[in-house]
Amino acid sequence: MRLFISPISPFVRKVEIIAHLKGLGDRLEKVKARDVGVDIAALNPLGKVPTFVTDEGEVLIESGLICQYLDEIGTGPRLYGEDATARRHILQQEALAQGVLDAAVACRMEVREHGPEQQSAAWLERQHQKLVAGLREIEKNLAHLPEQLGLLQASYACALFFIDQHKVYESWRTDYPHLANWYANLRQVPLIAKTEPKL
Ligand SMILES: N[C@@H](CCC(=O)N[C@@H](CS)C(=O)NCC(=O)O)C(=O)O
Repeated sequence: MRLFISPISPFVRKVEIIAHLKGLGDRLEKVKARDVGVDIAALNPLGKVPTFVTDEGEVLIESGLICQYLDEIGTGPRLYGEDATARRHILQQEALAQGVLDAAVACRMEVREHGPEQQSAAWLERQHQKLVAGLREIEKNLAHLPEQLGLLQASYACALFFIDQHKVYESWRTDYPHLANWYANLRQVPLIAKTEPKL
């Protein structure tokens, strides 16, 4: 199994966490997408990481889809639920975390790609509102999370690390102290700590 990566991508990190949780961490051959001779666009027309190639040569794009595949072939409890209702609930929560991360990435790109005069304050505010509302919902849902590290904890950890890394919502800990406390504990879990990108 080959995983095309960028070492700092939050989407790649999520896939790596899930691969380890499913007992597949050692089977992943990681290839840096930016390495000389690597043509990721030949595999994935979107040219994005993570891009994944199964042992049978099937190409999978999109972090959530790759995680679902790893969940199917790996060992241990099913991360996407045992029945259709549980699965739908987890997919919905995963979509929420993905939406938060997408908004954080959008803020980051707006600031990185445009000088202060070119930045759209309205666009940034719109993304910020998604962060505010998304984290509020995630905090509300914490009570329903299982104890054991799973897909949603991994998704939240990757989003929150990115938010901190790029300072896209600096007051989130003040706004959501319960989430902040929960995340501080999650960061102590060895797999979460080990996969944090080195800044
Ligand atoms: N929705 C995708 C997002 C992947 C994504 O945006 N990856 C970024 C790196 S963090 C990327 O490859 N960007 C390069 C580009 O857009 O050309 C997923 O969840 O896998």
